[in-house]
Amino acid sequence: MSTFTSLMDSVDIPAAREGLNDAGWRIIGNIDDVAVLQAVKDELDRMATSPDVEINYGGSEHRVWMAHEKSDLIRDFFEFSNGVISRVEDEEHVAHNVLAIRNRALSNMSAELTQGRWHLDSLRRQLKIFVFLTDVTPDSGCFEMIPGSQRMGFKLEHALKGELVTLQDLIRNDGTRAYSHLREQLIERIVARGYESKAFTVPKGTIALVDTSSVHRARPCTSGERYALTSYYH
Ligand SMILES: O=C(O)CCC(=O)C(=O)O
Ligand SMILES: [Fe+2]
Repeated sequence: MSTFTSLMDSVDIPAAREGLNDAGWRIIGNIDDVAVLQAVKDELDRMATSPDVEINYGGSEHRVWMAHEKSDLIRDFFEFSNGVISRVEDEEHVAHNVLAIRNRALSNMSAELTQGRWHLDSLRRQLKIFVFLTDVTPDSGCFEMIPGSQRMGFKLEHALKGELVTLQDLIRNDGTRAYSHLREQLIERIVARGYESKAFTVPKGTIALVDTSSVHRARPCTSGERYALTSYYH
């Protein structure tokens, strides 16, 4: 079970660092073994029936946390991911969580299910590695982000305008952060200023390294399904 870890040496670390700094993301590799992708997907389906699964968006999204402790294949992804992040950061890092996530089509397109999805995970650099287990289409709930929005210059500019973050956000720590639900109009204004959103409509097996302190969301899934693993770092 070393499908992921055997890819470690092929990851271009300087390019990964550059991608993070410039755009906030980089594709760092690809799993070609479709049987392994299918096996992880099957494990996710199995784990999604467990009572401790988190279910969101009207039953369309299933989240299995600490998935690396529940599957050997996912543990291999965890180890690969730790190796990559430790090299990129030039310091030992261990993921504090691995999420196995399954998105299926929403039952309706109500605002509750489709809006309020754009957010920042943090104001400071925060890295995640995603591996997509199924082909991701524009409609199957793709990960989407605004390249460049991870930069402190971007955040300060918008913070000072009181749009992205209020001064209160910078000092309070009560879990009510405004940047956890950005208004759709703000995203429209950011795009109108010349930022383009990047949708990760990628073939199955694609591995992406992302700074999720950028403006991002999972686009509402309107048809098909999306399966992914995500490793979390502080
Ligand atoms: O599932 C996704 O595509 C993104 C979810 C998200 O916001 C995150 O992983 O930080
Ligand atoms: Fe996020």
